[in-house]
Amino acid sequence: MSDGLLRVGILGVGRMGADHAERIATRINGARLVAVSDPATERAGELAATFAGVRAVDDGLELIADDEVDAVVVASPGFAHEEQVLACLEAAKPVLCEKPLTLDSASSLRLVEMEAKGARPLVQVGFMRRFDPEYAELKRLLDSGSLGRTLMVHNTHRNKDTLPGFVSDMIVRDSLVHEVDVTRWLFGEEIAQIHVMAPTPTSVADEGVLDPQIAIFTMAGGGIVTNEVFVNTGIGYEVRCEAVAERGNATIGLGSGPLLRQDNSAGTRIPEDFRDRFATAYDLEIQAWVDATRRGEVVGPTTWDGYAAAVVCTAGVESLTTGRPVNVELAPRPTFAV
Ligand code: ISE
Repeated sequence: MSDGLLRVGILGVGRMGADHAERIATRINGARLVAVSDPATERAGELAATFAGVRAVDDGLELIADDEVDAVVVASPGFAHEEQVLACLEAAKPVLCEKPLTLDSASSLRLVEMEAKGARPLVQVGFMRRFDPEYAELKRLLDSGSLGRTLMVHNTHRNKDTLPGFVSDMIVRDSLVHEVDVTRWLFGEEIAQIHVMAPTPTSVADEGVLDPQIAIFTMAGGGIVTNEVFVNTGIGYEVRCEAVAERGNATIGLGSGPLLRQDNSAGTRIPEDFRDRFATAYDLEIQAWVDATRRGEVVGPTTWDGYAAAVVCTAGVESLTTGRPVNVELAPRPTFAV
């Protein structure tokens, strides 16, 4: 760290990478954006040029090795995560890896095992919902015990639309993965079984894409979680969560902007997408990462959480394909060598 600020490099300048670049360059305390990299080198160059003192580096692995980069945000597509996170671990550089950690359980486990060979944890996984003030409040409420034991959770996750090529299993691995993580976190226990079903798809989805989907999780402690994921609603970004406990229930994500009455109707604004709905969560997540990294620590979701989510999603894709519920089995959790 030169001037005491954490010098951050970002891999991937798509929607999320560009959003994080702007966040780190303009709003996050204690950090300085110094470099960005993307196989789309022109795009990386253009993004770098919008901020003072930010370089575009053509090769992502070069960015990781760069002496002027203290810590890395991996915001590239999921298929690139394993190699990039591995390179960060080998260079002993702290990394915030966007979700999903990787696209399948075997590669996620390799990262868990590799990290555990080091002196200390280095990876935070970007499950940003844990930093959302509403989710955090719900977690506090359930943990307080005032509602008794949590019996069921009902999740709704809707996107206005998707990028081209967002096929059926991406709805599990890239979208439902948020519900997988948040459910494990809210219950404080693992998902034991997953069953994913799909009604006749919306005609708005691309040919062959099973959208929407319904996933049912059975928790290790016997709780049941229902999830609707619908990624081509054409409406906006809607994420709701209702936890039903023995002595009450609590719902978040109802939207709380001004109630606008105009032209014979009344309503509130629906966010456009996740960057809009979870802007505060992303700010808090990146600030927590920067603060922890400067202290030499890691907070928030771990590689183990990323691995557990990948196992559930791999089982979810199997369930979607076979039509049957699939049991979830995790490998033994490695402990740090030193
Ligand atoms: C996207 O990658 C996200 O992480 C969003 O939160 C989710 O709603 C969307 O479906 C994903 O594609």
